[in-house]
Amino acid sequence: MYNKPTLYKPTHAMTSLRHDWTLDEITGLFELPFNDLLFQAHSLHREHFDPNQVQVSTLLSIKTGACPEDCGYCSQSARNTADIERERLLPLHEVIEKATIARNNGASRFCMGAAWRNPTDKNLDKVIEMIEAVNALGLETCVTLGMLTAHQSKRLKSAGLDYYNHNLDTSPEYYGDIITTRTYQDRLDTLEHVREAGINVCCGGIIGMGEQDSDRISLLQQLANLPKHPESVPINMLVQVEGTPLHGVEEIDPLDFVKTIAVARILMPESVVRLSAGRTEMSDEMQALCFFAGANSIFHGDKLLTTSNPDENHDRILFDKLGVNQTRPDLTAEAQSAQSAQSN
Ligand code: SAM
Ligand code: DTB
Ligand code: SF4
Repeated sequence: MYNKPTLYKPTHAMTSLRHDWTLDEITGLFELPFNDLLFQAHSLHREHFDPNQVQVSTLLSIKTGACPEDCGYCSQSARNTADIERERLLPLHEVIEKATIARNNGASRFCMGAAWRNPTDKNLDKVIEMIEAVNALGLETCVTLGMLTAHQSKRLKSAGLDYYNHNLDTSPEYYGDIITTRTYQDRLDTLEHVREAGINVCCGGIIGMGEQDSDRISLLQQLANLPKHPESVPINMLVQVEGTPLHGVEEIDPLDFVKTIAVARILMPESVVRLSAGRTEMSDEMQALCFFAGANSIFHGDKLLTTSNPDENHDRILFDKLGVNQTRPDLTAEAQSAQSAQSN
């Protein structure tokens, strides 16, 4: 009988990280027979991570709605007519309560999102208080606040922020069809400021917005050819929200989504790939295939920012069925065993 290894020993065998992927090479991966692609992705996944461990983050919207940007997918844009409850910046005590619940439910990272084009320096003072309080609970912190200057990024780093989420969302070619109020270059500039400040980068995109295969290929090329691979790569499946321009767009074939995860894993073998928004619409089988293809992180908790996510019990049952453990695949085996000893 096969005994599951209790501790993972990565071999980091012979793969060197590349930042010069061509569109032809990435297209070639997408054109592989499904089983060949998944085998390649899964083999690489095993070289770098324990395939039975999935990192768990919890999301909280700290400022909801009335956003001046025009992102076509987003319920929070003031230009869209989605039926959401707008909220001003949450008070600190509420954030601490939510983070404590997330920690008690096994999350290792707490991500706070704000519907801003960019934070003002006053906004940032408040968010910094939140980061410090969440860090003090022993959770990793992530925030997503829109565009940042170099100075703001340094302030967040000094506050102890672990990750900054800022997505490229789609290919440079399709981008103008989805967002007009900020440019692709604005996003790349923010990513550079975050990287230079020494904060881990969380950067990915959304699949299922009516893009062509070539746009998925081009988005993944952008991500993989950044000067450094993002430590965390969220791959979101569009959550279609009524009242947004993308509501009603043709849905993506689930197997094409799985292939996108597999190619992300191959291009960025050391990054944690998050099976991000859209899990409510995915079957357990589709999620299992995504984990096999190299996804090793999820958001857990029954709400994302404004839309729903599978309830925690459902995720627990799925993890049990798959023999998946909730951990931090970004930690060394020693740190993981110390972490699990601490929580026992
Ligand atoms: N306002 C900030 C910004 O846009 O940078 C932070 C919050 S924003 C909601 C964070 C990310 O969530 C977006 O970049 C997008 O990738 C993702 N997102 C938003 N709405 C989504 C939806 N309906 N389906 C899938 N992903 C979505
Ligand atoms: C990311 O890539 N996905 C998360 C997080 N980063 C901030 C957001 C998903 C939002 C889904 C739509 C909603 O709940 O409003
Ligand atoms: Fe605003 Fe972010 Fe939504 Fe775009 S994705 S509308 S910037 S909250």
